Amino acid sequence: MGLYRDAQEAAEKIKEAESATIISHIDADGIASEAVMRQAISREAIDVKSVFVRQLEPLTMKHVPEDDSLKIFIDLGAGQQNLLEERGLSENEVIIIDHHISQDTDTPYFQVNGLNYGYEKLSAAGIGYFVAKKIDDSNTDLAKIAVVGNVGDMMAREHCGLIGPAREIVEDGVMHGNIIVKENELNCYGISTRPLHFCLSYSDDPYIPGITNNAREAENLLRYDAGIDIKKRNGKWLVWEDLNPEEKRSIISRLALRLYNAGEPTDRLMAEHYIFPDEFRYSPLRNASEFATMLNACGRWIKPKTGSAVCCGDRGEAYRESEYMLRHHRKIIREMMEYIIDNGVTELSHLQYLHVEDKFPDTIVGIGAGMALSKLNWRLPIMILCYLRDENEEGKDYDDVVKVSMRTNERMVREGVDLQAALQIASEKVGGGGGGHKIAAGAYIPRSAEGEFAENVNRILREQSS
Ligand SMILES: [Mn+2]
Repeated sequence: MGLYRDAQEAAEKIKEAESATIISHIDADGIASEAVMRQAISREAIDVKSVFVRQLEPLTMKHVPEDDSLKIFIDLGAGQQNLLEERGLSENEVIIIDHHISQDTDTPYFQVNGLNYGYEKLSAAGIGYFVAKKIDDSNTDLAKIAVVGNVGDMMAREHCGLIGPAREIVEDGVMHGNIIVKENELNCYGISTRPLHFCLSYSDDPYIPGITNNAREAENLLRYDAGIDIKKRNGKWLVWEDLNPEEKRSIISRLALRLYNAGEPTDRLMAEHYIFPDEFRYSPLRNASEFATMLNACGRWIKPKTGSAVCCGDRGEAYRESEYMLRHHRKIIREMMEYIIDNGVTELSHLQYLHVEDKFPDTIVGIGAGMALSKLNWRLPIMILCYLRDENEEGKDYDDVVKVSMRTNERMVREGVDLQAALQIASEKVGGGGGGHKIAAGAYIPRSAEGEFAENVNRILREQSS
């Protein structure tokens, strides 16, 4: 089969290399990808270094070392092959492991890309895992981190669980013993660490009338309808993982009833969760989606190597630092959300927007936008514009660039909203670039274009909904 054959070929090329450089992206999937590849390669006693970039573009290409190591581009590269060519990288010194749309260039760089075989729900960490497994059969312990990457890249969202090759990786982890699959669990985030009433009220897929964005109602449902005390005997908040099967069923059936009574479908109420039994209970690493948040926190605060060390098993200094990053991450996002609510957004017919200038780092505005949307008019996708701060650990890279982040929700996606398409079209028109998903997307545009940008995107969104 094509993908596995390509993975085999990549594995052979890697094993022949004397040294390798991994170039990866700073999000959860990028960090997980790097951790999978770095471990697989160093186990072969091949010298390996890593470089993280927030995007592969002309300005960040300088971080790719000019040496004779094999350059492994992962979670990026497919769409930037022209940059590799401009750098003068030859066909035999590059491997691309990616799940983004590929660009045609004269140099036929070798690529392992799930999209070439129609796998849309397989992230770079997943593809990297197949390469790692071809490097050595015994690398199945890395399945756990590959699952974190897949979940972090929202590969489980649409189908309420991983499917296809990504699901095969889950099975490898189950066989290895570091993944437990929980089928038919509630489709919500934070089952291992988040107080249950917040877990329910923060969850908006599906949007549960009366409960979503309403922690007090969620508390009432638990306490009075289901008869479940939200505090434990030790004074700590109850989390979903604390519940017994009967309590879970009781809550799920009450939520289902609310959806049913509102005439909403119940098909997204349940999802598959991936639990890591080798991590402590109540640890933010205990399940795939919370682990991914930890990695995102590290990446967004320019500490991807800390996240990577945690992926590779560091539960000492790197773990403590990543816990700090996570707390800091949540605090700043909360502050940003409050800033958006306090300052108010400008409403157009099909979107609402706010420019936060340089008050918040560009790496978190998307998340803050998503959280703020839960407190605003959910029918209008939210757009946040901001300036880039020069906080890259590799040095100053950006000037005169505006980062645009947009978020909407499942309901609006079902009604035809596609933020990825909207931002891509609007940003390319002004000489920028953008991409992402229907529900969440981002773009970079020149400062000179920021004036009319919201209006242009609004026009595209209006066309989508007509
Ligand atoms: Mn990715």
